[in-house]
Amino acid sequence: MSQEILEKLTNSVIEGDVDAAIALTKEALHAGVEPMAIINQGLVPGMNVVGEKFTSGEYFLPNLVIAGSAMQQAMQLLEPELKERQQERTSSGKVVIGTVHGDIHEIGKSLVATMLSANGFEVLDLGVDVPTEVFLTKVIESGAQLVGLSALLTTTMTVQRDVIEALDDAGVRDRVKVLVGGAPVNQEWADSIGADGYAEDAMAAVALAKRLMGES
Ligand code: B12
Repeated sequence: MSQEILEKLTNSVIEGDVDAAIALTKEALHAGVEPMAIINQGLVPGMNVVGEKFTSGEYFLPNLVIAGSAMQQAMQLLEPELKERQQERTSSGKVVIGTVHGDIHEIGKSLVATMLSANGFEVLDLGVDVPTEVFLTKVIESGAQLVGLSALLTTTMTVQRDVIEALDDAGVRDRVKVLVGGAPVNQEWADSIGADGYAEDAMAAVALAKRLMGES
């Protein structure tokens, strides 16, 4: 039953059927499916198929936009549920997060922000296409212990390095731990630019943030 709803939800994202995605997300919640399962087994597989179809030339930009919108609207229903289910507030800290300059991909960054917030972190979400100077200013102003940099394009990954260099140049690099993520990012890249950590998804990002808080 739940499996069937999740499969339909995946298809609604692939087909870009926003109304169905919203209805099926509600149905899954009513059926008692955990919000994280709705995301990981319903929405994300759909976005992955959309990404593959875009790469193979079967889908075009409007398909990406509409699928992204279906996922985002479903996420808006799930975010309060995720926050409600927060279990521990033991290792909280302050996190500044955003998608780097030149990059408007929002969904993954927002998911990480929601999960951090659900786990007791105080999150300052700067949004997307965030200029490097804004990251710098907000890190200094807020006194955050962590900063999360999201990049979904191979062309904007390098901006993560720019932000780290800007923190360095301003003499505040040792005050804040830098987490990087996004589809093209991996541990090797994180190491090469001197980031403190990399996580491949929102759950791993929470574990990483907790570990880094323990170190700072
Ligand atoms: C939806 C989407 C869009 C939507 C975004 C809508 C929105 N509001 O966010 C729109 C249509 C706007 C879009 C635009 C473009 N896109 Co696009 N898009 C995607 C798509 C299909 C899904 C991305 C997504 O939301 N995934 C779901 C989320 C949950 O996953 P995620 O983002 O990876 O995030 C997870 C992890 O990466 C990690 N994470 C993410 N951020 C962070 C941060 C930290 C600190 C940590 C620790 C972890 C972490 O945790 C997240 C949660 O689990 C991907 C394909 C794909 N499969 O990735 C292409 C993709 C990223 N896009 C691509 C491209 C090329 C573009 C465009 C350039 C297209 C164009 N020709 O105009 C533009 C770029 C515009 C710009 N300047 O940014 C390419 C990138 C290729 C590359 N390697 O550079 C991809 C890979 C598609 C492809 N296969 O070609 N896109």
